[in-house]
Amino acid sequence: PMNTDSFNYSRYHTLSEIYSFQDMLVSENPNLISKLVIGQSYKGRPLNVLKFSTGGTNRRAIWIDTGIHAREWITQASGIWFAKKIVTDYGRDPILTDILNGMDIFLEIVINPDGYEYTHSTNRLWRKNRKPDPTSDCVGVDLNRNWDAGFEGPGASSDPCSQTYHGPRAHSESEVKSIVDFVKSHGNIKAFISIHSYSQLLLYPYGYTRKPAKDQNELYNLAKKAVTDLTSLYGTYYRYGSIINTIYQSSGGSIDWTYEQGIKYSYTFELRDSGRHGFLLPSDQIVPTSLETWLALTAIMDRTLKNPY
Ligand code: PAY
Ligand code: ZN
Repeated sequence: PMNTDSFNYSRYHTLSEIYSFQDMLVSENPNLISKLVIGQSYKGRPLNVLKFSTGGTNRRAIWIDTGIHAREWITQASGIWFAKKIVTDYGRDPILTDILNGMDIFLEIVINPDGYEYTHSTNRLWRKNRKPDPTSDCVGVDLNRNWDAGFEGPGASSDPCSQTYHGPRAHSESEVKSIVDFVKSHGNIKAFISIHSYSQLLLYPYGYTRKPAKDQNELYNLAKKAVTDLTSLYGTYYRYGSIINTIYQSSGGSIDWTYEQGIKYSYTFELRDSGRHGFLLPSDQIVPTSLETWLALTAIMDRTLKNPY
């Protein structure tokens, strides 16, 4: 396609198709979007972040990422749809218009480009990045175990061959370190939403410890509101709660780190489905999944706008 109107939102796309989608969307909407390159993957691919902004300097901001785990294809596909949705709704939908008149949105659609490419070329179910381990024949660090929050604790593996290998040290992976540096230097990110699949869950900190988050009541109530909105569209059933109580203990995860940096509205989604297709979600579910998820994202963004802290 030569423009983002003729792009097929009901199909899964390769990395190069996603890169060209991003460039088309930016060139079609130069007053609303810019592309930031926050770093490079292990193999040297750009780590692109779309910045949606209507002005101001260093406004309060929402961060959304998809694709930290390569095989979770519904997430990158939804990220593409969210990007198009934002430009379509700005100036038309009053809630999104208010959100973007007060805050910026940063969207990183492919956190893990090397892994994503590998799921197309070689192994559809690859999860980690593609950095070789010097001490073994194994490849890849789990980018959702590499953050400096309970790093190396229970719920991550020190075995480089494991699917949940945490890496040699916290923030050792450039795909993680690039976001860490961005979040710290920005300094005004107020919501951080990291999107995975599958299991149909909306999760908040903590994953590495049973200690309740100090904002647990508010995080719970907002999750309940967001899930109610999501479910209202097609009846998709979601559970919600802290990571450790709802799915399992996991250490070194992104939203535990962002929460400890003071980003109160730190959430992880696990999108469709609940296991029938798992990571191999049929592509005719991309648009319905994106639509329902957007309702929950809107609830979180709207609360972030209206409850400044
Ligand atoms: O932060 O969401 C979190 C922690 C839990 C996820 C993780 O292990 O990183 C849950 C899994 C994921 O999305 O990566 C769930 C999926 C189904 C899996 O691979 O087990
Ligand atoms: Zn995941």
